[in-house]
Amino acid sequence: MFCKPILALAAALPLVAFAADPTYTEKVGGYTFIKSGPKAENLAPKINYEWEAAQIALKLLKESLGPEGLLTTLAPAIAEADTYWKERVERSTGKLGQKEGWVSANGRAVVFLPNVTAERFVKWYLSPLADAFNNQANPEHYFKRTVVEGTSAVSDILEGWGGVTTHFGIPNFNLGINATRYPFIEPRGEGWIQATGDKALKSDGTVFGVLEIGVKNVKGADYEMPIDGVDISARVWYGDGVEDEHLEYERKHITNEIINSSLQTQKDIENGKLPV
Ligand SMILES: *[C@@H]1O[C@H](CO)[C@@H](O)[C@H](O)[C@H]1NC(C)=O
Ligand SMILES: *[C@@H]1O[C@H](CO)[C@@H](O)[C@H](O)[C@H]1NC(C)=O
Ligand SMILES: CC(=O)N[C@H]1CO[C@H](CO)[C@@H](O)[C@@H]1O
Repeated sequence: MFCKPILALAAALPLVAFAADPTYTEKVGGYTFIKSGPKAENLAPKINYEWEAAQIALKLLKESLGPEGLLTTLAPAIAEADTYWKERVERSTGKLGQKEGWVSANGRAVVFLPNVTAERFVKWYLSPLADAFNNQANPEHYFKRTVVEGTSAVSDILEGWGGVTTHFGIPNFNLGINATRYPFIEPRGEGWIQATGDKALKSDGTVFGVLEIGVKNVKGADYEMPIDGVDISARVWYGDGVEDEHLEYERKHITNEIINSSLQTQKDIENGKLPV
């Protein structure tokens, strides 16, 4: 019903009216597109518009379903991930308490934020602010609920990496490295704050990975930066039955998460939510 008048109008407009609109040229799928429409200050790569729309859709879905709704809706995917991990644990030579047979997905970013230090980032990461932000830290984050039990942070998490959507817990996230349990994790050395914990399937407690996070203050001068920074690095350890293709999804995921989480730490210091 709308099509005909619009087409007629378009046909009647001189071509130059289109040419005068601010345009944005980009290659998509190897081909060139000259696009216009959005205001000049909003012209941006296609991926930016898609990302904005995807964020709106994801937020709406995650918030409407909530943790329990997500667990029900994604139950088939979670069962698939359980099988995926059990198969990999089964065929791996690396076992807890043993030095050999482990591989890791490593992701790291050195971040330069005026108010974030290694100590402050750790404080934020272990605070309820991190749970509140979790869903925005990465699109494949569905929920994270953490309670403190003794000296450990105990988390219940639904998260995916390349579509392996895993319901797991970190029952024992602690500062330091338990060398008896994790002999494959080397201390990183002076200045590093390290924390480690098991990643265990919620369904039956299978430990399928080990999370290790390391943070350290760095001098801006070492990176030709005007302010000091923080080196934030995460390694997720798995038995050697896990394919490198999977580790690559996690590497990408981790770098995203480090950037978003440290950005949010800066915001939560600025807005006074994180007392420093
Ligand atoms: C945050 O950084 C700014 C800029 O360096 C500084 O003026 C401010 O005092 C800092 N605030 C906190 C809470 O560290
Ligand atoms: C360290 O790991 C060993 C072996 O898994 C375990 O028995 C012990 O309770 C752990 N120690 C701490 C402090 O968690
Ligand atoms: C996935 C996602 O929502 N990413 C967030 C990363 O952090 C920036 C800054 O806080 C947010 O704007 C993004 O939404």
